[in-house]
Amino acid sequence: MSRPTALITGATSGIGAATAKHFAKNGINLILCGRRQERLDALKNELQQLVEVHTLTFDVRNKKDVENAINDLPEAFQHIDILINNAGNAHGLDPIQDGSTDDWDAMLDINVKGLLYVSDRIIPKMIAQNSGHIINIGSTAGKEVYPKGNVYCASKHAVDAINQGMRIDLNGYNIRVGAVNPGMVETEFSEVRFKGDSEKADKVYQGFKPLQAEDIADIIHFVVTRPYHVNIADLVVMSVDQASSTVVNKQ
Ligand code: NDP
Ligand code: 8X3
Repeated sequence: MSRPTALITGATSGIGAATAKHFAKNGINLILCGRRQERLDALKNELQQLVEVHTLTFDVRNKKDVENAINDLPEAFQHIDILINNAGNAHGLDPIQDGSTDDWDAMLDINVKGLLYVSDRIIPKMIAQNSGHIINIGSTAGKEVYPKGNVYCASKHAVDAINQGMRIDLNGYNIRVGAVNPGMVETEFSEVRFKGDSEKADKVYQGFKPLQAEDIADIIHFVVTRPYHVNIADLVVMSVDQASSTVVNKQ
């Protein structure tokens, strides 16, 4: 049987990169997406020892670039079995009255509209194939709202709604749709949120054992390897030390 192919957005770091590595070890061919070319190249060099790897460099905010990149995929990568809608970040952590409209644009354009632009290109392929699996990476921030989380939480609540909407509208097309919603995962997420302030970023994960990107990759692999009639619709995962967005057992 031929190997399945997964397209992963945000494959250059954190959850996306860990998922790419986990998939490669388990024989899933990869289309790796991100903006940082050198990271995509390094990952490709590493993983092409195991599986077929193609890279696509685009900003998910740019509708035309998303369209061109996916339309121009080589023949061997045209059939996409798995889409991991993972690219995204928080930008800033401010009360709404002090928030930056540029940060708001970034979060809504990347986390929500970018996810839609990529999905828009892949869904018709999956409908034509009469098969496929879409995993939307949401967050506990899509299930509750925490202080200063305002627009990031709104973007992840939108992902939650889009995940439900996709599942409803694609019912009958033999396409699985589900979300994986992690709590705090130690990645470059907080570096980005705090605009490179490593001290602030590191503090987020101090005093408790946060989830690691590999934990989420392992769960995503579990989700995609269930028997085909089993669709894990919505999964929330937190560290044992985290009970909600604001209740974290820090020493
Ligand atoms: P990272 O910052 O480590 O990774 C973010 C990824 O998104 C990078 O690969 C980055 O690639 C990509 N990305 C960001 N902006 C764009 C853009 N404009 N165009 C294309 N790609 C983009 O963070 P995580 O791995 O933690 O985040 C991955 C997902 O997980 C996000 O959706 C995040 O919201 C979600 N999440 C994270 C949690 C956490 O605590 N870490 C918890 C819950 C959910 P590049 O910069 O090369 O473009
Ligand atoms: C990332 C987790 O709690 O920082 O989505 O919003 S949190």
